[in-house]
Amino acid sequence: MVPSASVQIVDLRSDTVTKPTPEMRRAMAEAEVGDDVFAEDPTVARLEALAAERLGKEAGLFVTSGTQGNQVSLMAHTQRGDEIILDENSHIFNYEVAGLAILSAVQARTLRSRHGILDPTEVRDAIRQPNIHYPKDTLICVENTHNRGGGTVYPLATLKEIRRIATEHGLAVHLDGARLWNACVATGIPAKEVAAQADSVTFCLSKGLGAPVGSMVTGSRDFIGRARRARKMLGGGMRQAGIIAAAGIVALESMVDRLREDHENARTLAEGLAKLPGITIDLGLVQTNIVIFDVARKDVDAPGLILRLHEHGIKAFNINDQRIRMVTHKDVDRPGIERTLQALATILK
Ligand code: TLP
Repeated sequence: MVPSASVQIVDLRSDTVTKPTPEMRRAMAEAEVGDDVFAEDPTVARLEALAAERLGKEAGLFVTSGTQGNQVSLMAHTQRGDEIILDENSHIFNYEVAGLAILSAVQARTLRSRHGILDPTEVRDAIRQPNIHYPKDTLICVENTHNRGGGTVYPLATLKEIRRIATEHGLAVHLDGARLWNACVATGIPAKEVAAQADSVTFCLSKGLGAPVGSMVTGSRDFIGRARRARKMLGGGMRQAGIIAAAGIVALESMVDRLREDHENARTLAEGLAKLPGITIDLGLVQTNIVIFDVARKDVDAPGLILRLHEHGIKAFNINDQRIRMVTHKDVDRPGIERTLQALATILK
């Protein structure tokens, strides 16, 4: 059974599904533009300066996606044959089509993490001494909030310790901050303080912040110069990109604080889920807008539950046969959350 056209879909698959706001559409229609490959688009320049300023970095770069942001960062930080240290559940290692191996030709040294948070001691132990047999370790990657970890937030003290170890051993740190603003809103820690623990920081405009397209890379002027060349190589040199950058400016200026609502909705959803028979959820891991839970029932597994939810007009996706992820965002309101819980209660009664 497919939901009838009159039923409004509650789409919890990802915060990437958010649609631009009327204010964004207006800004896009009115954006001043130029050819950004010639550095002539004033709106892109404004967005890049704004992102850099918000994170306390020298420069910013507007890229097509979070994936492109991570990949150009890796290309700008490393040399062919280097080794990078990152957690085995990171987005860069799992969901970027082996870009690190193909585009940067680096080797990944993956570490286990606790729900996405690396142990600084294990990071230190993984750094290799100079030896003719070994690859050179040049970069540590961290992810905040952590997607597969369930939207978990890096404790600032852990980031500071990783930063300290990296500096001591001459490695750079890259922060995949696709959902950095969720982390900052959840903890109240200023973005600049988090960003100071990394040499480069990416964040997405097109997730919880609601812009239609785009992500930002920030770092030193030198680093951004190299990332810009890498972006060009990947075909990411966009022309009158001010049209989409304009929405990014609105996103950064007006959509950060409201992420709090998404976190509250995620908490309500998680607490409701915890009461349902056959659902296992660690409420301590629900720190931002991602809710991950397990289904342990004889009558329905995770893929089955996804199909049943779809009949009620609710979309989510399963990570494997037991595990489901739901992501809250601006286009799902409190009644949408209530409807999701009611549908689950009906299916699992
Ligand atoms: N994550 C997407 C999917 O790719 C899984 C999602 O729905 O969560 N870093 C992190 C931590 C991410 O979660 C994502 C997107 C990216 C990078 C890549 O961003 P995009 O999708 O813009 O390339």
